[in-house]
Amino acid sequence: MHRLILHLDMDAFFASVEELANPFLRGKPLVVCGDPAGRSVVSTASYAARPYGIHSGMSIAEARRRCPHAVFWPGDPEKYVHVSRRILEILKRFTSQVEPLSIDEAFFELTGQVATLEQAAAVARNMKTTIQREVGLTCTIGISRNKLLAKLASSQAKPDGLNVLPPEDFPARFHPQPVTVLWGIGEKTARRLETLDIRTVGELARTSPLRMKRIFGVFGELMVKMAQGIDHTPLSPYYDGPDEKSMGHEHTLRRDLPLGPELFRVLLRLTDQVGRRLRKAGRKGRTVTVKIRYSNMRTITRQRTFDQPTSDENAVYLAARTLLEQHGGGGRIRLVGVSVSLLTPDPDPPQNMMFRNDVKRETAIRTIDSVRDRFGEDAITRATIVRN
Ligand code: TTP
Ligand code: MG
Repeated sequence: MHRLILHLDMDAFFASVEELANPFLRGKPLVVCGDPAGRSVVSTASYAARPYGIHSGMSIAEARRRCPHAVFWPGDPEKYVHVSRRILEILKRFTSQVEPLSIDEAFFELTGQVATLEQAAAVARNMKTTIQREVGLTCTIGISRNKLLAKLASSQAKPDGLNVLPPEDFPARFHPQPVTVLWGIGEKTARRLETLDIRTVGELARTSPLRMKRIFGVFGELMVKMAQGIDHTPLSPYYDGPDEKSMGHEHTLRRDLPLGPELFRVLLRLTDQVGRRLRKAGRKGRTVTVKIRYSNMRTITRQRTFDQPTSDENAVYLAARTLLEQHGGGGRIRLVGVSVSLLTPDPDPPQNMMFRNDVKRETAIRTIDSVRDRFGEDAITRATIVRN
């Protein structure tokens, strides 16, 4: 399989946007945070501030200790969302196969559009110059044959980089590195791996997946696969606006709820309704979209696309719940919605045994997928891109 995947990540995003809006900040050690006088944490630090060891998530007090002369600047989320949208609009000119991952990050699939890594690199260069010219910001792009490798490639070329990683170069370039370079392996997992004498990516790649599965569950197996550079996760492209060819339900809650069992029960009811509607209409769908509106009216949608269309509410619920768990942690929620799109006629009656077994199997596969996604998400707690 010769896919072509790009991963783009804006450089010191919030800080760069502030430097653009306030030129006197340029080149200074800049720390963007919530309330500089309060107890908030660092959102991001400019590259001039990073040599002092300041990073996202650090307390402001600690950042001040490390660099007293840094400029501490209150963040302006609206502005970043606006810039993020502009960038996304630019990127969509290059391919419709865009999967935004966070406010400043996206995957692209160029499979079928160009043939070689070099050609993909040319597209990436063009993206970089266009963003620079039209928005005035730099980014870093990694190019490879799957999402995992593309993301690894970009992470090692920051800032303002362009990094092509042919899969055959992965062992030489990554096996000597510590396991923490891998997507989702944080300090805690690294410490556990160390007790098993596994410190480098290469050591992890040579470990028996079964042994790791016994110790870490599905995570264990996934970690070994990652260390071997293997990843088959498909792109989940984003689609624009309301889709007439979708079936969905949404519900405004009587009172705003945090992420938790009560909200999941509402979700279950909504997915039941969607499933019933699909079956009644004799249709199946491939994409499940979850809509979340927070108390402050901030609204996001998140979606996941199955390999095969389904009309089974269990599968829809599972996907919707995973999306909600991954992306619904931004505050109390006032509205939740679920829809299924990319609809096709259902060729076989839904109630036969074969179908149920298929769903079971598909569900199992997707659980692994969603675990992988969550595994990655855990390591990167970040703002999410806002789409209404
Ligand atoms: P990142 O892409 O992780 O960081 P960055 O763009 O600032 O720097 P880099 O060049 O290393 O990519 O996150 C994007 C933005 O998301 C970041 O500018 C601020 C915000 N953010 C937070 O608010 N909190 C966090 O913990 C992280 C990681 C990011
Ligand atoms: Mg970034």
